[in-house]
Amino acid sequence: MKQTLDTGSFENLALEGRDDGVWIVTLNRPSKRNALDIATIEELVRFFSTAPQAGVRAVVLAGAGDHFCAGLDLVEHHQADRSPAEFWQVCLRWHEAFNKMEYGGVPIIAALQGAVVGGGLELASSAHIRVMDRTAYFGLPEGQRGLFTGGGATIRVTDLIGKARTIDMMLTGRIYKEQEAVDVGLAQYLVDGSAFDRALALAERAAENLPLSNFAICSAVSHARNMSAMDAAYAEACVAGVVNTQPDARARLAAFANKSAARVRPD
Ligand code: 1HE
Repeated sequence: MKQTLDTGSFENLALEGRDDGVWIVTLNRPSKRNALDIATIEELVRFFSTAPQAGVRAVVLAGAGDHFCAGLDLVEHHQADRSPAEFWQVCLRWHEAFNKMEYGGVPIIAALQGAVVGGGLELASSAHIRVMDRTAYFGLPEGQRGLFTGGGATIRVTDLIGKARTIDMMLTGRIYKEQEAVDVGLAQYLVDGSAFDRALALAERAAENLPLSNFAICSAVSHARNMSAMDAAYAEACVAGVVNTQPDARARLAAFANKSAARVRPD
């Protein structure tokens, strides 16, 4: 069942796996502002389909250069002159990639700088934590381009910031940046220095958790959102039944019981 990641077979993503199980996944087309062409989407599908069974304990998702991601590759889209059915299929591949991220059970921390726009925001919204630096800004410019979001913004951006703000961004091209972006929920951390450094520190911290706990956190919360409250409560109890009785947790519980484990205190 164990799978391996052949890092050499990826071209649009730069991959670095570390000994602690933290992987750094970098969109690596900075000359195109990391626009998402179909090849990049396929590499995201491949990486995030394999990661849960390849010992990946946490991911930092980054973009090379000054911008995280400029969204759909508009030039490829223009040149391909796609039919409605063809673009429908393109969107399904985007959803495949982003669902693998959100529901795959591996914590993903996005490190954001510069443009996080259109499909770039849809990609970032599929991560579990977003860290932005002072240059990062968020937008949904599809409306101005004669397009519509196709990579899950109607679901995930709405989840983050609500319906009214999402529609405002779509209709008017409103940009969020700095503290306001955190206040509305687009990012959880705003840092003065490097978003990457903070994202890496968060990933290292998450990677210390037991993988089964992280699997539950990074899949069950999202699945619960798709259920009725009654079903979500039932599913939560079921997941907790599995996670909270895992043999690997016994040492951690023993450490609490014998007072050698850290206490939960603010500082
Ligand atoms: C691109 C793309 C792209 C840059 N597709 N090639 N997304 C947008 O509407 C954002 C479009 N991009 C921009 O507004 C700007 O490029 C940025 C603000 C992100 C960066 O500006 P700047 O001045 O640093 O770069 P640039 O000069 O605009 O672009 C540099 C190169 O990147 C240039 O290529 P070159 O070969 O002429 O050098 C650009 O063509 C290329 N580039 N952005 C293709 N997006 C599933 S539906 C999702 C719907 C959407 O995501 S709509 C897309 C919204």
